[in-house]
Amino acid sequence: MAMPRKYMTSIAHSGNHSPMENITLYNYFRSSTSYRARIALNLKNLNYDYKSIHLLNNGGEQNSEEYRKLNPMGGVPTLVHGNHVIAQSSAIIEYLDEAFLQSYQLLPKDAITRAHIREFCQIINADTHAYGNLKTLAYLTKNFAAKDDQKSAWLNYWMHEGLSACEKILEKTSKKFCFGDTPTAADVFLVPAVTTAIRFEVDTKKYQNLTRVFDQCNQEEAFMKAHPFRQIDTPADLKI
Ligand SMILES: N[C@@H](CCC(=O)N[C@@H](CS)C(=O)NCC(=O)O)C(=O)O
Repeated sequence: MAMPRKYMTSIAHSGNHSPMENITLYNYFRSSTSYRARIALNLKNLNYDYKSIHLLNNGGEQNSEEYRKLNPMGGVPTLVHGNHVIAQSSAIIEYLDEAFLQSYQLLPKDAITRAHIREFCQIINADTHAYGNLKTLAYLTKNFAAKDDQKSAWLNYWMHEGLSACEKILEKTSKKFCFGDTPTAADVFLVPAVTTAIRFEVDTKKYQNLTRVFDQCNQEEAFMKAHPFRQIDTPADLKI
């Protein structure tokens, strides 16, 4: 994978790991949390083995006893680096940034900008994604007999809550990307969230800064390669 050289920082080669280290990503083409991890790996120019966990087949491979040993919450992605197993996309992305200091940095050094980028990421991770997760929607169906249009209204509501908050932040912080002229972890979280919103026919066009940054990111190789429709487990009829 090509290093996004135009964004290379001057950070010292002080990490303990080289980009050739043994990394496996358990993930699923369509999962937005997996998509985050793939973008981060690409931006950092790290090679990895792609292990597909199909979220629908056989009651969901994420629910198997074997997979839950790796990921107790039964979600994707899970990163395996050598002997280390890390679940939760936020933890994975921050781990990669800290373990591979020599490659492109997703969080800047400045403490306050880091905090604001993490704030942005958590709006998407904690306050938006969790409400639309497969298991959340399945629970609404199973326990409250929610119909498709009700689940769609639910999803729309929480996505707009999150995306409108993101837009307010981007009004102040965005340039080419969410926080300035180079991609950060904020862009890594934003693109999968907007991709999912579009898939569920949420009107994202009204968020002008968000749409502009989304379009910009999608022209970047690291983001393009991570797209759900370009993965090894993408069904043939969706592949681009
Ligand atoms: N907060 C977790 C969420 C992981 C997660 O639940 N991912 C979804 C896919 S986007 C999943 O695996 N869902 C499986 C299910 O709901 O059964 C993370 O960021 O890694």
